[in-house]
Amino acid sequence: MIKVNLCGLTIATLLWSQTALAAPLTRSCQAPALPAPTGNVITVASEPALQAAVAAVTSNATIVIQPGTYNLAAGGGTLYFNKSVANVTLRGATNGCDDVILVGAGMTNQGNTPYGIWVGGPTGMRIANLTIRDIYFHPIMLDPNFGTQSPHIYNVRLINAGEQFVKATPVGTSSPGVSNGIVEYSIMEYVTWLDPGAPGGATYTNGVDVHAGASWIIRYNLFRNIRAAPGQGLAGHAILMWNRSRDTIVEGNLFLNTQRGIALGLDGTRVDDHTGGIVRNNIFHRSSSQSGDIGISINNSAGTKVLHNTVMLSGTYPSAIEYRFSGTTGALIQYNLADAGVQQRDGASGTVVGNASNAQANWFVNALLGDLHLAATAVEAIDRATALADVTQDYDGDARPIGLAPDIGADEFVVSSAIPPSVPTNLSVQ
Ligand SMILES: [Ca+2]
Ligand SMILES: [Ca+2]
Repeated sequence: MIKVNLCGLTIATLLWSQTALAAPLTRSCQAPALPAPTGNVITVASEPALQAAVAAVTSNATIVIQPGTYNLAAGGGTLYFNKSVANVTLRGATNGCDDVILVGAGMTNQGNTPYGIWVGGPTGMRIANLTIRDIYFHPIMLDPNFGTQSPHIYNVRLINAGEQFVKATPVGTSSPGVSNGIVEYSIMEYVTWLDPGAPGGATYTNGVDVHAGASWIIRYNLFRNIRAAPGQGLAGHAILMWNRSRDTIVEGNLFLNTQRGIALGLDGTRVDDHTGGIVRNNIFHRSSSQSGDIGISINNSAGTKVLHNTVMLSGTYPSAIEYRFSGTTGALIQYNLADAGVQQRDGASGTVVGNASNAQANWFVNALLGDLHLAATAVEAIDRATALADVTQDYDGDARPIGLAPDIGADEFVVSSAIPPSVPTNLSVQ
């Protein structure tokens, strides 16, 4: 509460909203609304109607699911999109991700829901505005063997996957796989952790796992609790792009208490396990009580850039970022902010410059909650970078720089005192 004197009257103003200055923790499940569907729109409000719409789908159709819980396991099971159709959309009727919920039989019970949605045939398929939970293998399975390319996953929440949450398999054992995928504004999470009785064992999971895929964009998502049960080892990376994938963009994602973060490339025996790509403006936070491994790793990936990420491991692993194996050449690792260092391993080469590895929890708005937006105390990060052509925005989508120069790490600090408060509109006369 403050008081101002205006026009000779003593006026008490209600607080103007300070929260208007605070950036949201994440943009996941807060996606901009999609345009209203046009053309061939099929609206369904029951599980049998949903199954029938999927089975009869044609190109350019939009299946709109009315709010509600759809128990696939008690009905027709996995939604199989297995026709060679183009530009199909499956979406919830609202702009939220929690109003339409598709439910499987659980992480340890296959039943008739080995997958939530199986996409093997469609190109340009969009899945939006819904939740899929409790699935034995993959909530979303993308299979290029039947022609699928260019999937778009938008504003969805995936909960409790027995293996990878979003899986794009290769064609046979070689390239190419599914390319030009976009995964954005979505959440992938375990309520607690991967069930040790899951089909692939106690650690076999990832958030997004793409084999042999080119030009994927993975942005503005939240990966939470991607982890094995205590004492069961370590879960896989929340984002894993490998098996000759290339040119992946990973940006603006939030990782909370995942055991591994991002891997571009993985296989130490395949020198071109990944190529190119940029990892920028991501925020990774793991609490001291959560076991885990690396935040960001580049493995046998040539010409890959890791720029302006914030990684806080709270003492759980000695390195925040690693670049590894002889196929990793020309790496550029610049302006990352972390509480641990950058580690070269196994013959990798590249340029490491301008990173800060001494970040303290009190440099951030609320590190305990994983809010790693910069606080005014982050004087060793604020305005300490120079402009990079590859990084024109920050984690929140704000244009860089704010202030004198770009800040090290994912967030660009806003000097709130420099923003004059707007004239209060909710005045009351005392
Ligand atoms: Ca700045
Ligand atoms: Ca910001």
